[in-house]
Formats: sequence, structure tokens, C-alpha cells
Amino acid sequence: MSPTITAFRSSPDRGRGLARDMRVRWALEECGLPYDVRLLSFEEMKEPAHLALHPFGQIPTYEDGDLALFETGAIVLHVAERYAGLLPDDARARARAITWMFAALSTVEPPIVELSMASILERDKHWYADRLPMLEARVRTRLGELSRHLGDADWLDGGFSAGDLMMVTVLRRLGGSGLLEERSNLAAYIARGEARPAYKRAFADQLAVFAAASSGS
Ligand code: GTB
Repeated sequence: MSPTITAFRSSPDRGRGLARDMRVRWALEECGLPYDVRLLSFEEMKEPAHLALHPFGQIPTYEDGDLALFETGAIVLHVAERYAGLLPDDARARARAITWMFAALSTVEPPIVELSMASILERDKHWYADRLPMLEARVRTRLGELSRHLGDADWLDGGFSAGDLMMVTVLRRLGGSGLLEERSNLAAYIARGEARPAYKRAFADQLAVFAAASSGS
């Protein structure tokens, strides 16, 4: 039986593929695994049936038989370890690819989410104009470091891996901020990720959900 993931019935990102089900969809597509999607409203995400799967009442979750997982890092790692396509066979290269997954989630994503949340929730607050330069500076620091590491390579460590998948999805949240345009190798890196056929399939599928919700079907 195919695994089932959960996603927003009506995503606040308006189909831009910024909600975190996108990285799970992409991982499953890279491994060629068919999957089902259970769509949830915000209310349903906080009901007991979903809280039994996800203690924080969020999406995405992943169910495969009697296994239920939450947290995209854990889900993508689980998929990557079981199916070919996202981790190298060599044990040391594999460990480095997993390191990049953690780097994306623990070191690069937090300042990006903080900036993004401030721009959504604090834009009308009197402190926003003072706080924004500090939030942007923190993101710029990480982008500079990442850009220096990437240099003119295609991917973070050899071939494309789950580390790149995670990093590209994390960086995409900066779209529209103008910060990615300051680092042309990172902009090209994201474009390389988005050009992958598996990414395109995942993006089209989540966009179809948003389109259906918008049309009321
Ligand atoms: N650490 C968890 C993981 O990686 O799985 C984080 C999961 C998470 O934040 N899920 C969000 C959620 O369920 C959806 S993706 N939020 C509802 C809640 O917490 O009650 C976050 C997201 C939402 C919207 C946009 N957007 O509009 O651009 C981008 C990202």
C-alpha cells in the first residue's frame, strides 16, 4: 500500500509550494514512490484524530502501514534511507548528506522562518522597521556562508542528495525578499533543484490542490 501524507486543504502560500508537505512530496517523487494525500482544514489539524498522528497539530504527517511519522526531517530521512535516489551508497558520503539535511533545518531555516514570520505577523507593529535589518542581517550571514561553501558546484556535496532537497526547500521561502538575488550561485542552485522532474511533479500536485480549493471543488 502507498504511504499517505497530510497537507493543507487550502494552503496559505497560495500554491507557491512553500508549505512543508512540498519537501515530502518531492522526496517521494525522487524515489519514484506513489503516495496518497489526505487534505486537512486548520480545524481538522487540531482535532484528536490528527493530534494522534502529530502532537503539535501540524502538517505534514506520513503514514505507512502502522508507522506514523511527523517532522519533515524525520520523514525525508526515513524515505531516503529506505529507497534509492536521495542518499549516496558510500557510508561517509551518506553521513555528509545527512549532515546537510540537519544544517538546512537547524542552521539555515530558523533565521529564514523568523524573517518570514515577522514580515507576516509584525509588519504593522511599531518595532518592525527597527527589527527588520537585524533579521535580514542574520539571513544574509547564513546565505553568505552557504554561498561560499557551494562556490561553483552544482550541489552541496557531490551529487544531488536529500541534503540539497532540504536546503532548496528552505531557501525557497526567501523568494520575493530580494535576498537570494544577492547570491547568484544560490539563486542558480535553487533553479537547478526546481528544474528536476521530481520537483516539477511535486510542485504541480500541490498547485492542483490549491487550484481545486480556490475553485471550490
Ligand atoms: N518542524 C515541522 C516540520 O518540519 O515538519 C514544521 C511543520 C510546520 O510548520 N507545519 C506548518 C503547519 O502545520 C505548515 S508548513 N502550521 C499550522 C500550525 O502550526 O498550526 C509552514 C508554512 C505555512 C505557510 C507558508 N506560507 O504561507 O508561505 C509557508 C510555510
